[in-house]
Amino acid sequence: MYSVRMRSRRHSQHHSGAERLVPSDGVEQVAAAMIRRALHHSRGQAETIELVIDELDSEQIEYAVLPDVQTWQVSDFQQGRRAAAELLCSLGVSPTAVETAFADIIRGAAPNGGNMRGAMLVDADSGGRLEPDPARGVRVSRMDLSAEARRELSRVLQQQNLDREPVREALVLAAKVRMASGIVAELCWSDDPDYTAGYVASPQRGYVRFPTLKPLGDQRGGRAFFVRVDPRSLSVLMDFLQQRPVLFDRIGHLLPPRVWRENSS
Ligand code: PML
Ligand code: MG
Repeated sequence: MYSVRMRSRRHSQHHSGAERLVPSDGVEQVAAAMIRRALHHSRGQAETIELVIDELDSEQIEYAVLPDVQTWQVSDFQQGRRAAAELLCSLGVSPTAVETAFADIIRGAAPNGGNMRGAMLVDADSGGRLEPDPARGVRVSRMDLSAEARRELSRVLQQQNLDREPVREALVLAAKVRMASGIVAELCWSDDPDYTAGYVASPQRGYVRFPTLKPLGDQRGGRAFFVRVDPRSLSVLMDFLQQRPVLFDRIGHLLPPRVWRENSS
């Protein structure tokens, strides 16, 4: 197995990225598809593309199951944000931490006001930012679906018209994040101007998606990982997210969508 990773930049800012784990005979095709993505992106054409290909020790690979998926329907992005905030609080994230994370993603969480390349780490109680490099954040790496799980996931997501790359990719990333010890929940919405969806993922409630968490055309987006860890264990958490290869070979359930109502969850 090889880990194939791409990240691209445009105007000195993060532009796009992708992560796959593939057998050696799939490396060329996957690498070409990543380059194509960076050159034909809704954020414009990449100026710099970095591709890193590493052989993995197959004994290091952990096999795991994807979370359940449910869409909570909301009427607009403001209601989506209220629903996501309420869910995060019910998962044990403090209101202060929720507010900080929303404000940071809305404003552009990197110090220059741009999007971060990776995720911010937010203390689930104090709301303090914990990632060592606030421009880079934590880039979750080395995770993918097995070929069979990929086919099965596509078949199941089709039932709700969700079999799209952003959904599959975000689900795989969130699935790895929730496995890390110390993670309470994750909040994400897309940085693609034409993709407004986002989600809250957690060990307890799986992957809850909201069709809209931002206005159409907005370039801002990103991820916050809410954590509750001993500061000395932070490097273990980051090491797992960035280094440990995880292959999802089983999928979870696709639950029927629910309509979210104010003060109902
Ligand atoms: C992204 O594309 O950057 C993240 C997408 C998050 C939402 C995916 C979904 O529709 O479930
Ligand atoms: Mg994106």
